[in-house]
Amino acid sequence: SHALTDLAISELRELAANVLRRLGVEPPEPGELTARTPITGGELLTLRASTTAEVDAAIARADTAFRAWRTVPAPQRAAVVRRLSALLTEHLDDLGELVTLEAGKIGPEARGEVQEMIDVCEFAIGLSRQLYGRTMPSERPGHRLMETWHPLGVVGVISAFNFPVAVWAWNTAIALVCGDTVVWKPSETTPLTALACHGLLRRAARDVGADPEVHQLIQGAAAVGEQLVDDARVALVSATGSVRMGQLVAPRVAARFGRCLLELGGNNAAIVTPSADLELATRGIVFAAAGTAGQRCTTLRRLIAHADVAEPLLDRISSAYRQLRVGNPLEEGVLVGPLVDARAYDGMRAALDRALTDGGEVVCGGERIEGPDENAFYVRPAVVRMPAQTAVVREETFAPILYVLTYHDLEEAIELHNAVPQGLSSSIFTQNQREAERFLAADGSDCGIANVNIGTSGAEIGGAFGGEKQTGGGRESGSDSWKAYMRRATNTVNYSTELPLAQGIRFE
Ligand code: UN1
Repeated sequence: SHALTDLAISELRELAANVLRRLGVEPPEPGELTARTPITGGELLTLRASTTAEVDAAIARADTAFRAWRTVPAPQRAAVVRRLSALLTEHLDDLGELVTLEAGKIGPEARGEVQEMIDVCEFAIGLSRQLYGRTMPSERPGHRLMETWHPLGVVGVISAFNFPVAVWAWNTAIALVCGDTVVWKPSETTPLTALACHGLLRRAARDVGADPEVHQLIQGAAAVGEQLVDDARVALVSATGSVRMGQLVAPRVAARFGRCLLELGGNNAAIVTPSADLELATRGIVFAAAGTAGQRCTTLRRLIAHADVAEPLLDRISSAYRQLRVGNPLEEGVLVGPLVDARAYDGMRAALDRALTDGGEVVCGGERIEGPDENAFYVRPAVVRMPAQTAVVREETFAPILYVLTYHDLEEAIELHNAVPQGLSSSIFTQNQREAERFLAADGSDCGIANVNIGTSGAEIGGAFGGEKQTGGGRESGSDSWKAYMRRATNTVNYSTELPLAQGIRFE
């Protein structure tokens, strides 16, 4: 392990080349796309972006593969996912290292992301025998009323840099057991992890005698994603990214009556009440706010603390923040890696400036730390006390800034909590059952995820993941999220010799 400033891009290039070799990824043909590492900001290698014709051909192959895949029994389809899960287990460290190199996540979080992939694979394998429809009592004698869930078609997956592998797996493992095929457009920031996942999945398919064409990878900038979004052969577009991206995607998919599953921005808050266990709350808050350098969609961005506990809570949080090691994410013991790029850093600076103009006071952090290169952006996570929930606080800045607001009664806290356009994740720290239940009630948190005594990030795959309002309304991963990946047929079967009409209609 080296000092941050001694890190050389040549070493990281070698590391990337070795890990790609271990993952069985052929060196890609050089091209106009650049794979960088935020660790130094330097270039790892270049690769070609998909052309319009290649995107078209990939969708066509996925569409053709779907015609056959939809007739393979779901438990058999699960064999691909089972094999993928085994390959991911075998290559957990390799893929984790690639995530660290390309997204800048610390090792434990990068490996955690791969674990999340394995978890969702296991979920999907079990699900393959539980794609249940309902049977309802028919109002007519001699009739059966039921529903059947059928494969939907080609699923276009658009994913973001910050969870370059787990979000792909949530979508792909579920889509495949549901009988869909996948065309994946990863973030152009993380093309290598995409090559690795694509390679592992195609290998899994071949290993179990399934058609590897069930998965297609297209790479490139926004135009590549737009082509996917506009193609009528793509039945579902599952897109993770910014609200702005969702605002572009949703109307275009709607215009062709395609389906959308959107996972957009969050502006997640935690309420800390006077009865909270402050030690536990501090640990939950610090992981959620500073973890992944504030670059999770579930990152804690707003702390709404009761006036009576704000001071002792902030003391604990700032002393924990001072101990956070910021640095090379490959190094053990480092807890905060780099921001992904210059734009992320500029966004953080601009937000901090606006917060100060609004009367905010920096409690701790916010400074840039010298890295190995001027293109590497390491910052100390910031805590900023705000006099009010001003415009900058209501926006999602994808960087480690925790805004702190205080409240006097819980109704006021819940109102502040919900007064942002986003609705992904939320939590309350309290030992008072009334307060906890009030937060979880219909007129409590308006988010898709509402937690008690844990932070806003780090959801398990077993639940449905997603949020309301500008977060986009989509649900992925566990529970019955699979329904978004299938089409429902309602079946009425008449096994009598009569033809009674519904609603008692007589037509004779
Ligand atoms: C994301 O940031 O896009 O709940 C997904 C979490 C992770 C997933 C985050 N399981 O923080």
